[in-house]
Amino acid sequence: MRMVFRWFGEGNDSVKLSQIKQIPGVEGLVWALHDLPAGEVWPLERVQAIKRQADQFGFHIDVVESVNIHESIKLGSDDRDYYIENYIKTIQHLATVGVKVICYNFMPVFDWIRTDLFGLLPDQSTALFYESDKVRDMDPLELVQKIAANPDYTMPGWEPERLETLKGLFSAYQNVTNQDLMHHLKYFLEKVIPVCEEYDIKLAIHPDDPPWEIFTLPRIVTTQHQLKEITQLVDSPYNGITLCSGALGVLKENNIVTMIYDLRDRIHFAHIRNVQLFDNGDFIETSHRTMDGSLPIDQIVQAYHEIGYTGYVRPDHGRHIWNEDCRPGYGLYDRALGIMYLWGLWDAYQQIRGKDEVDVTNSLQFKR
Ligand code: CS2
Ligand code: MN
Repeated sequence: MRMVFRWFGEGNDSVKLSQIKQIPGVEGLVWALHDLPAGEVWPLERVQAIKRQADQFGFHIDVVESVNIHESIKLGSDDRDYYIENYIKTIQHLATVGVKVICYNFMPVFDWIRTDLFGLLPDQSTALFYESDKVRDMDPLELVQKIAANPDYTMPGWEPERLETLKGLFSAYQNVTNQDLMHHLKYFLEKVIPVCEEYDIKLAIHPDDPPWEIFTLPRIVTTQHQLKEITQLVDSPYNGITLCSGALGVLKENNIVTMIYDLRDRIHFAHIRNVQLFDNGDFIETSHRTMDGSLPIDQIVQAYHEIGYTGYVRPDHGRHIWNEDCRPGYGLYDRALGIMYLWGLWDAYQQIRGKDEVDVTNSLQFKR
């Protein structure tokens, strides 16, 4: 596995590149131009500026998360071709700096949803928390205001531009079924995948978070069956997925280990994190350690090891620990601990299976 770390950009992240550099085994940054609204072409100069920043620390920028999809594409509106053209231009610009994977999602209106960015865990750390009753009773606008009220950081996928038009979007989606949404995804992929093949950039769709219907909006990236279906919409290795254990794992029927085996050829990016599930459908994110949550992170890493996974991996969200002042879910400390847990498991499986060719490319070993 190739370890990467999400970074929100200079002036937009509490975590410094010099700090990421000291986390063992991190070889690249997962990045995006977060200030650009969905649908805009990412300018070449800005993409190249990120490359220069990363180069200074010896990081690659192979993975982008996310190039967000304009709502017109998801809605199948008349102007979707214009936005697809823009997407293609962005792909071409990303190819110039060697990008290999683009993570994106196809969730209508919202990116991930939580009810509390600072849910309290028994050890007094806090983490992203989802309470089903609250979502059921809440007006979507209220939820958005709650998330947007986080004064220091805009949350990924919650660009103010998109949220301002929330009401209009809800009525636009009223008659869009899951099947329609799947067709719109197919339309998009049919146009974009040939370009990806030409520029050698793989697309990796991120599952819906949480993977069930919210506010009556359609949802199509929630189960193994749907992921499989998506990979067949355009049958190319460039049409792949981001297997996010935490997003998919809150749905009890989703078995992440089985998914890894079943979708192995199309997993281009792995998000690994743990969550604790409660009987009523609530969930809270926990440390990465298996026994701290409901997901078998040890078996998940083992499955990746067994399929000989050579793709990119990142710890997903982390808790807020040691009073870190950071973007909710994206502090330095707990994600770094998560990485060490993932490496610990990986190296142990490596030992057990007697692999003599241990990859030391990213070792921090002191060479004189
Ligand atoms: C989230 C998302 O779980 C996650 O990875 O933080 O914001 C994710 O980055 C997007 O849905 C991917 O498009
Ligand atoms: Mn994820």
